[in-house]
Amino acid sequence: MHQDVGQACIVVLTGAGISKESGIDTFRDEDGLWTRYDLEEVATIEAWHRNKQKVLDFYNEGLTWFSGANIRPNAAHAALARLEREWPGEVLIVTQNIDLLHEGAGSRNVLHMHGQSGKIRCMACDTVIDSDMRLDTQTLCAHCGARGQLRPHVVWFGEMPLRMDEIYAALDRCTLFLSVGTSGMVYPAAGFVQHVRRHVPRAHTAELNLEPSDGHSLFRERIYGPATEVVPAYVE
Ligand code: BJW
Repeated sequence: MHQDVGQACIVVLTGAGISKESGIDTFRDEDGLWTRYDLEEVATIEAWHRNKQKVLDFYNEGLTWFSGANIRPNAAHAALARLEREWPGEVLIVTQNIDLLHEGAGSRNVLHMHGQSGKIRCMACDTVIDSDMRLDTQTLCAHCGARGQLRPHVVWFGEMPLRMDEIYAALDRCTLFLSVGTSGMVYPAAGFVQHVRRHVPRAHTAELNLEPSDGHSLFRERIYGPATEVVPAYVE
C-alpha cells in the first residue's frame, strides 16, 4: 500500500464490482441488472409513486435470488476486513452495496449509504425493521399508529443517500481514499474523490476497478483488474 498514508483514517468506497466475484450481478456491466430491468421503472422514487407493486416485485425477486444463491464474501472483502483488523488507525468502509458481504467477511466499521438488504422501513414513522419478508402493498407497519406502507430499506434515485454527514466527516479526516469496484456514475458517491481532492489535498486517492471508471483521472493511483486479485495485493 502507498507509503505516505500515515496511521490515520482510510476510507474505502465500495460498489457492486467488489461483490461480482461472489456471484452478485453489477448494475451497468454487459450482464448487469440494468440490462434486464428498466431502472426508471424499479429504482426511482417516481417509479414507487407510479407503481408500488412493480417496485416491490423487483425487490422480492432479489430476495428470492439472494436466498437461493450460494453467496459468500470473496478475497477482496476478506482483505478489507483484515486491513481493518491490522491497521493501527481507522478504516471505514462506505459501501453502495446493499449486500452484507463486508460484514460477512468480518468488517465492523461499515456504512451502507444506499441501504441494506434484510431490512425494511416504514414510510410513515421511519422505523427500520430487520426482516427478509416479501413485501406487497397490503403489508403495513405494526409499529406506528399510521399503519404506514413498508418499503425496502434501500435508496432509490431521487432520494438522499444515508448517513451523509458521517461520510463527509470521515472523508474530511482521511489520509487515504480508496474506491473499489464502482463505475463512478452515481452521485453523490461519484463525487467523493473530488471532495477529498478539494478538502484534503494531502490525502492519497486510489481507484481499484476492473476498468477505468467515469472519474478515473481524478485518482492519483489507478490499478485495474478483478477485485479478488487487486484488492488483496494492494492492502498487503
Ligand atoms: C469489477 C468487477 C470485478 C465488475 N472486480 N471491479 C445529473 C447529474 C448528476 C447527478 C444526477 C443527475 N441527475 C440525477 C442525479 C442524482 C442521481 C445520479 O447520480 N444519477 C446519475 C445516474 C446521473 N443520484 C441520486 O439520485 C442519489 N441521490 C441523490 O443524489 O440525492 C440528492 C438529493 C437532493 C435533493 C433531493 C433528493 C435527493 C441516489 C442514488 C441511489 C442509487 N440507488 C441504486 C439502487 C440501490 C438499491 C439496490 O442496490 O438495489 O444504488 S442504483 C445502483 O447504482 C445502486 C448502486 O449502489 C449504484 C452504483 O452502482 P455501482 O456500485 O457503481 O455499480 P456499477 O454496475 O455501475 O459498476 C460496477 C463497476 O464494477 C464497473 O466499473 C465494473 O467495471 C466494475 N467491476 N466486475 C472489480 N470482478
